[in-house]
Amino acid sequence: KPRIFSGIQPSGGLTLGNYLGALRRFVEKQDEGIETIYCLVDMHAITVWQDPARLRQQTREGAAAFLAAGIDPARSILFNQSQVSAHAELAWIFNCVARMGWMGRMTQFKDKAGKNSENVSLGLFAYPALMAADIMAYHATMVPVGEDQKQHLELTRDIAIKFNNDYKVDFFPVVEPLIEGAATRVMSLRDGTRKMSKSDPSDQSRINLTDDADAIAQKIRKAKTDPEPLPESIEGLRDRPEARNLVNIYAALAGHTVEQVVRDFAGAQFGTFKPALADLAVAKLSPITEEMNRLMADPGEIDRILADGSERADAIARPILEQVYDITGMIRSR
Ligand code: AQP
Repeated sequence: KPRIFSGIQPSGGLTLGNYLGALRRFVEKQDEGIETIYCLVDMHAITVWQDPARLRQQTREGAAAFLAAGIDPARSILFNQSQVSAHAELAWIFNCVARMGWMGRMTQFKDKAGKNSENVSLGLFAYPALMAADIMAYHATMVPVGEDQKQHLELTRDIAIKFNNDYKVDFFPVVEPLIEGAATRVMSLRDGTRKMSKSDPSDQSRINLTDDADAIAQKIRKAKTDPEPLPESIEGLRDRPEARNLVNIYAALAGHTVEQVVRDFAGAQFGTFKPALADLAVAKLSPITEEMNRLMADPGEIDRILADGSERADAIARPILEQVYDITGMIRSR
């Protein structure tokens, strides 16, 4: 029986990129009736220093975003990673299976470490092993993610295969990335070649799920574009990353194909297209923002939902982890 696992880092407020690339599809999978496990990966977040009070706030806000977007805690398991210790325990074992060379090839590590790789945390380097543990602790086989996570999922697969080979078992399943839809990579509003990211220093580069209608409209109005009108056909977007990004966002929000959006706005100036996009974004996002605000008024209730989700997650992961300890030769006599 397929089981889905995916997570989002509470390393900042969630963005339109997280919503279109991940959250919205998490809800679709839940509604398809598949067993779904979703996690606020707080231990991933601290691979880059987080202020403790803000981390707590962002974790609750992330949970509120899941709920507001349509995750039903009765049908999905929703929890935060640090409450289920199987993640950290399995990650250690995977640290011993994964190879330094594999980790060193991860483009996200290279991007985040930049030229200063001597000075970033060891956790940032080992991040993909924890991610592999997140997924394999549940024997999950399907992982809905944005395009940027594809390389990490390939590494998850490599770690699982190497574990199976090293211990001569057929224990961990082969995982499939689910990367589908019009907005698997939402780009920055300031630079169409960089992904929209919650940790970008410029707030103008992203739409936050907590932005109000005015902020959304203002950010889209100011979004970087080129001086040309929108093209008559999709090929005309090829070398225009900013234009392509806005069209992609429109398509994803409207539930239309990119072709359809290009047809509808063929030859339109950005002065026409941007207000239409802003109206659409506000119409789709403001109900979520309002619901998030309502939920955030009762943090105790959010904590209760996370506690319940953590217990249910632990009930699945713990027996799998115990088998891993057995396979690897650890004495478990207490
Ligand atoms: N711009 C994006 N377009 C489409 N999908 C995206 N995702 C993130 N950004 C985009 C997807 O959201 C999920 C959760 O991502 P994450 O929070 O674990 O970390 P990230 O990918 O590193 O996202 P950020 O926003 O860039 O966080 P920071 O700034 O902390 O690194 C994933 O499925 C991801 O694909």
